[in-house]
Amino acid sequence: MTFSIVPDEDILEGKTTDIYFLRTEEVLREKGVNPDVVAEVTTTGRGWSVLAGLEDVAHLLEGKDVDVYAMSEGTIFFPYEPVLQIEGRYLEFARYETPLLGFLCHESGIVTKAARIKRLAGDVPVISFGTRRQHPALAAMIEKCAYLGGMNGVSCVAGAERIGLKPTGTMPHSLIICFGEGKQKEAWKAFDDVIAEEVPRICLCDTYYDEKAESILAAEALGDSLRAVRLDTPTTRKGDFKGIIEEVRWALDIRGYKNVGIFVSGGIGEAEVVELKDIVAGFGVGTSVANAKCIDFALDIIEKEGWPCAKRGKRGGKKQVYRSRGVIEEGKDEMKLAKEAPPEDMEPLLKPMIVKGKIVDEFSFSREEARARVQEQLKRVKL
Ligand code: PCP
Repeated sequence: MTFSIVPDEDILEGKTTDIYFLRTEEVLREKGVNPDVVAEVTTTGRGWSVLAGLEDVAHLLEGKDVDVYAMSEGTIFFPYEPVLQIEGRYLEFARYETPLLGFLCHESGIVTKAARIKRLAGDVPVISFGTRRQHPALAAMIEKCAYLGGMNGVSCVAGAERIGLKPTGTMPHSLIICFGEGKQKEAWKAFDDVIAEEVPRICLCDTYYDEKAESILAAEALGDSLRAVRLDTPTTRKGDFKGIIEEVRWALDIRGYKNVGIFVSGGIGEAEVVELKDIVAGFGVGTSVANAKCIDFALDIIEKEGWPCAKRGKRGGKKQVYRSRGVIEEGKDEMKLAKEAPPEDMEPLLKPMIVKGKIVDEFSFSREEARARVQEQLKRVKL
């Protein structure tokens, strides 16, 4: 294996499972036990999250003799609401619990964090800078999820390609350092001279001198072609980052550079977005999204041979979740047994994704649709 990753075929074979599932298969097979079950994926905790990873789950289970119902990619959901249901003989999917949860936990975690940050940023652009914080084999997944959550661009070339975007970026400290201290203007001019003109001129202004001094130098060096300065102030120097940004803004404005934006990166999370969104032109966000806490989904059998069952802490019976068209709020959705009559004027969220092992044509994995779904729901969710 190159780069210590697992090839697709091992995932599809169920080799990335936990050993106790293979042992369970051995015991159930030996004893002739293989009940017809319904299993549901839910999470506990509080507050809203965004569902993602369904396309990978669909390809994992495609061809198995199961039916799968799921909420659409990009749906906001709440604790205890089933986001996915699998129906079939337990041995048909037992070993796939581990990879299935892996896809949903990891991808939903990144999309949820990206959505939280983008909602706070409002119209201020947020660019995903975080693939450097994770194993490179995950780059495309990370950037897909960051974009799905509403981020406006991604810096990773392979990730952008997979999404069908042009990658977005500025310049690293290494470019400035290669020209050397005192040669920052030469480095910025070289960038302006060499790089295709459609690439925005955003100069990194914190390598050797303080942010204000370098921002003034960059504006003098590039003049009207300068779109923005990037401040990536290291934590050892950050102090009052908002104060530094306001000082740079003042210094640029009084010199006639009111059109030069201030783009910030380095340790940007929800709190920094709230504090800085009114005075910056954009954010580069890495760790807080790429390394987002996963959503702790669990898969539980909740029906066996048509009868409700559940372990302690879980709710038995195959369910449906209904949502009204208005405000999305925890406790407002209606969760009922799937066999009960649906409530009036509410939409069922769980829809067929796989029928007898075949992915349902109507089930859409369109990234743009899912991204639009996230943004539409964020306007309705009561926080
Ligand atoms: C980092 C680089 C990343 C930013 C910060 C993400 O700065 O610019 O894109 O930071 P975060 O993960 O804390 O959100 P450096 O490490 O100084 O890298 P470079 O010189 O390449 O900008």
